[in-house]
Parts: sequence; C-alpha cells; structure tokens
Amino acid sequence: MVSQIIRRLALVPQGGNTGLVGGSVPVQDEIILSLSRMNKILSFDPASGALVAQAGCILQNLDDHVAQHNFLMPLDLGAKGSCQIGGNISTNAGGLRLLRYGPLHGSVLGLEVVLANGQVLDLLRTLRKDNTGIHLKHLFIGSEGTLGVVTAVSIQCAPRPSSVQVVFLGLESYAAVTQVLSKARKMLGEILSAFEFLDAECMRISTSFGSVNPLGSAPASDAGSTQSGQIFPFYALVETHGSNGAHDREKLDAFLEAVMADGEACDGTVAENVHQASQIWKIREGISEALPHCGAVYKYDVSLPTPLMHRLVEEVRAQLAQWPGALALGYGHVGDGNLHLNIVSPKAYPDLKAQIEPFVFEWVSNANGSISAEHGLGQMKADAIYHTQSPTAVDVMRSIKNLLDPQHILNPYKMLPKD
Ligand code: FAD
Ligand code: S2G
Ligand code: ZN
Repeated sequence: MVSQIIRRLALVPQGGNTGLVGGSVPVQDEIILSLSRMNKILSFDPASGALVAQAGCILQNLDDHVAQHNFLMPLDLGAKGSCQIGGNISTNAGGLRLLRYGPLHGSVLGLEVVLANGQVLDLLRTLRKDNTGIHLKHLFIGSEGTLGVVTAVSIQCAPRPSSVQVVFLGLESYAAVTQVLSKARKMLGEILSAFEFLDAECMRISTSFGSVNPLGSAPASDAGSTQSGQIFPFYALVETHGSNGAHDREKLDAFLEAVMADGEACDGTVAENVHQASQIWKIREGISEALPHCGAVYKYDVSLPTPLMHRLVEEVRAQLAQWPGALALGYGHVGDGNLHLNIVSPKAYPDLKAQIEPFVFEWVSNANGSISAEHGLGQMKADAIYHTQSPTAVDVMRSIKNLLDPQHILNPYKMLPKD
C-alpha cells in the first residue's frame, strides 16, 4: 500500500463483487485490492453476541458460524452467499431484515480501517456504548471504499429466533399492501422481522424462472384478474422472528383473520414448514435472479414515502409505450420505504435510459425520497447525488474525502460527482 501512495497508484477495494452500482470495478487503471483472503473469524462472544471478523468473510459463512451459538447476523440479503461483511459495511447494505434488526450504523460496534496514507485506524471495539469523541466508524459505513479499506469488523449479532413464521398474501391493490403493513406493525409488533411486497409482473417473472406461486395454479394471461387460482395484482411476504411458536402463531392467526375479514387480503397462506417458507422466499429472492433473463435491465433502488412507492412504477409504465416490450415492475422492502423499480426490455434501447432515468430521479427528488436507498452510488449514480443531497452536503463530503485521501487513490470516480 505504501508504495502505491508514493507512486499515487489508485486502488479499488473489492469484496464479493455483488454490488449493483459499479462500485467494485475499476474505471481506468486502478488496481483491484481483493479482501477475499482476509477471511478469518477473529472472535465470537456467546455472552454478548459480539462477533469480530476480517472484512473478507462471506456473510453466509458468518451466519453459519454464529448459528452454532444460537445467534444470527443482523442483516440478510439475496447475495449472502458471496457478498462479504467488508462490502456490506462499505455499502451500508440494508437487506431483507432491516425492519427488525436495524441498519448497520446500529449493529456495527467497531471497524479496523487502513487509511490512504497506510495508517491502520483501530476502532475495533466490541463495546455497546463508547462516547469518547467523534464516532469515526460511521464515516466508513456506506463510504463505498472511498475513505479507507475496511479490514475487520466487530458487529452485534442477535439471538437466533426459535420460531420463524412466513405468511404470503395476495392483495387487490397497493393501498391494501400499505394497510396490511400497518396492521402487521400493530398486531405483530416486536416479532415482525420482514415485510416485502411484489407486484403481478414480478410474480409472473419469478414463477417463469422456477419459483412456485403458493396462491395460484398457472399464472393467468393478464395481471389484474383475481379469480381463485389466478395471479393477484400485488403480494406481500410477512415474516416473524420470535421465541415462542404458540404465541407467535396466535398473533399471526389473529393478524391473518383481520386482513382477510377486512377484505385487504384476497388470499393467503402460512408456511407450515421450513421448505414451504423457503419456497415463498424464493419467489421474492428469485426476482433479481430472473430479471437478466428478460433482456436489458434498468435498476432503480429508491426510498420513497410508502404510500407513493408503487405510483412511481405506474407512472414509469405510462412512459414506456414508446419502447415495445419494455416492462416496469416494482418490489422491495416496503417496511423500510424502499422500492426496487426495475425496467426490463427484450432489447436495449439507448434512449430509454436517457429519458427514463432523469424522470425517475426527478420524481423521487420531488417526493423528498432518495435516489439510492441501500445500493449506494458507485460509478453509476455518483453524478445524480444532487437529486438527494444539497451542494453544501456534497462539499462537506468532498472536504472529508480530501482530508482522508488527499491524493484520491481510494476508489476514484465513485460515489462523489465529478468536480
Ligand atoms: P463489492 O460489490 O465487492 O463492493 C461494493 C462496494 O464496497 C465497492 O464500492 C467496493 O469498492 C467497496 N468495498 C468492498 N469491500 C470493501 C472493503 N473491505 N473496504 C472498503 N471498501 C470495500 N444490497 C442491499 O443493500 N440490500 C439487498 O437486499 C441486496 N440484495 C441483493 C441481491 C442480489 C441477488 C445481488 C446480486 C445484490 C444484492 N445487493 C443488495 C447488493 C450487494 O450485494 C450489496 O451492496 C453488498 O453489500 C455488496 O457486498 P460485496 O462484498 O459484494 O461488495
Ligand atoms: C433486493 C437487490 C437485487 C435487485 O432484491 O432486495 O436489493 O434486483 C435488491 O435489485
Ligand atoms: Zn434490496
């Protein structure tokens, strides 16, 4: 690293390379610094649940490790089989259970970071509370490798739930999705661990690539029909993590009864075993795997006020008529106000992105949302930062970047807009 500083060679820290905004790939002649071989678990305290691990540890491997002590990692995402904890920290990954276990800013206890000047910044404490000065670790969480290379993490794991329940609901409208979400918050309370939604287009795409819709036989020809066994306009996946199966099922049954009785849900199923639960999760996690098979994919990961989330999908759909075959679909972590709007098209239309992207970003900005909820900005969205951040905020970010990396050798061309 030191030689790089002298010769001003830029580098790109790389974890599992599952990022979706081009943050982990070189733009010019940067050297790739892979953390994959820094993959040792350094310690786990079964009393506190504090795990200390090197940055290159794969998320799934860490979860398997702490599961032996009846703990679980405080984040879960579809890429868990290859993403690394160092990459999760650097992108401030959200994932499927942020609703329950909170963001990494809350669960990360400490970091070890190598700075651009070669110094090792040791913040690797496992204390729950430490109020001695500026909380430096937060600078590196979500900094996408532009401020330092994360080499180790200490993170607070959570007790592994002994009771996991998964419910899948068919819903008539997006308004029903939000009504069911508020009922879930009220009636499931502390055991609610995930609330994901997907629209009919997502169901169609996911089931055409191997997932099985538990609420219907073969998907219908059109998205809207809701006769029994047909495809519903919307679906919600609701999961609970608890410590008492009977208690959790009682709450869940009352919740299900309420959403069916109020007509918010047209149909629903409760997973009776782990296999059925994983089949239901496969519908949701299978969407992203299925999308590339549909042709060109344009991805937008945005935060919006929950009631507005699917309106953006509908407004984009109205714009797509001029590109035959192009389709907009919406899914995501509705419990966090995080929409994954994806446009798929059998052929890549160069002007589609040029027209739709500004429309999406302006729409999100006018709704006081964020143009990147959890995937970061990388190289693909760095120039769009002003749709969410003020010029003053970007100037402060630049000052911190210049202070910690004056020669701009850490992941140049990423996250911050060109000067
Ligand atoms: P990489 O892709 O290797 O790198 C990501 C960024 O972090 C780059 O800027 C890189 O330079 C930097 N970086 C990596 N390691 C380090 C390090 N040790 N020190 C400093 N900088 C580093 N993301 C979500 O937030 N939520 C989801 O639900 C989610 N689901 C996904 C599902 C699928 C199927 C896929 C393919 C991706 C998904 N992602 C999701 C995106 C991605 O998995 C996350 O951004 C993840 O945190 C990236 O981790 P990684 O180790 O692959 O990092
Ligand atoms: C998700 C990542 C994949 C995608 O599935 O929750 O964060 O396709 C996304 O956007
Ligand atoms: Zn996501």
